[in-house]
Amino acid sequence: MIPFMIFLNLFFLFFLSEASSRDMSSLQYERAEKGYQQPELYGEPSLYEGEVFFSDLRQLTFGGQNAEAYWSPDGTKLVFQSKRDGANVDSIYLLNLKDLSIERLSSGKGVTTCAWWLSDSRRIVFASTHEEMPGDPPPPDYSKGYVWPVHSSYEIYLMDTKTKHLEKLTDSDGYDAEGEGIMWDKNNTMVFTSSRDGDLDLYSMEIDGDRSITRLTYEPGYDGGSIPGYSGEYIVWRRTSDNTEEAIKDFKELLADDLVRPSQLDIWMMRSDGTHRIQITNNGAANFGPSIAPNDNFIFYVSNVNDPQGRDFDIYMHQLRDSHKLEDERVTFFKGFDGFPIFSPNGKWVVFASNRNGLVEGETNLFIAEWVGPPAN
Ligand SMILES: [Ca+2]
Ligand SMILES: [Ca+2]
Ligand SMILES: [Ca+2]
Repeated sequence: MIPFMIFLNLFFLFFLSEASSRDMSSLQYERAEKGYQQPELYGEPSLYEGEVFFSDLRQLTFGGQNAEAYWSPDGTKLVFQSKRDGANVDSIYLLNLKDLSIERLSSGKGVTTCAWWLSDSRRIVFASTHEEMPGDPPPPDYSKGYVWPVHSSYEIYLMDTKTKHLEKLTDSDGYDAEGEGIMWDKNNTMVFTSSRDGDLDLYSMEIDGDRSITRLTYEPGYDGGSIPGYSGEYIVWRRTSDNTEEAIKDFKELLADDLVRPSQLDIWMMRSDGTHRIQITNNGAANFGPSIAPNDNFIFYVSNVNDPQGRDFDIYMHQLRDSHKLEDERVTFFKGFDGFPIFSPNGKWVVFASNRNGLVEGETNLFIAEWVGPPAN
């Protein structure tokens, strides 16, 4: 989901970014609890008034910029992106929930983003610029206004986390990234974002199939940051809200230079074959980071709707089944960034990123909480 941290630092993000009865995550996390020790320096993390759907909050990282943590299907580990230890760019890391140990997986060369596990809980995908742009990226050209880079040098790679063997999955002249979200029961079908056809759109690829590529969206303007639900039935993503001719022209001109301009984004949902699309948010705010509860009953998304000029992003819940619930419910209430919520495959735990309990301004850490809201599995 693109250098998420840039977003936080500069405040207006844009880029962001199985039918599973695999039921190990709570067990594994309980084991992790035995070895759990909050560093004294940090103190215990807090839940804030109103955060009634979370219980037993625990902090998983301590320092740097950590985000986009996603579960292995067996619930034993997370893969996430982090800028830490003095690095200027994000690398991909593995966090083992048995002992909370952390290991860097990517080489440290180039920019990386958006990792996700395959069904074997051993292989991952992530996007990296290391082949064409092994150094740090140049800063965006702000003479064009407030813009963000979408490096064409991004390609998506498949990694065996045991051997570190890398295999290139995409090879286009355009931007290829945001492969978070893989349909495990469909031969590991990945949904990703690409500018290969001159727009930004969603595409899918059966990684354990013939790896041919299917285009899922066609509307002009930014479509990206997609995540299929664990059931593989639905995909949620974000798309640009300003579809005027003028806005699309501006979008195309910037994209030709590997840039995008932050603008209002809304959350959309469709069937995993690209049909039956519906708009979920229409609130005039920046919305991103959607994910679907394991039982497909509701959606999480992240929005600054309660602080439109600021960086107080929060997690919201949108019901898909309870039609009497007209209002989306706010899940987090910390005054600062909260985002990237993702359920464990068994629906018992939620991992998210937050500025809360940071030692220094802007520090973003990963947290895990027990979900005590509406049933998610
Ligand atoms: Ca590319
Ligand atoms: Ca598009
Ligand atoms: Ca917040």
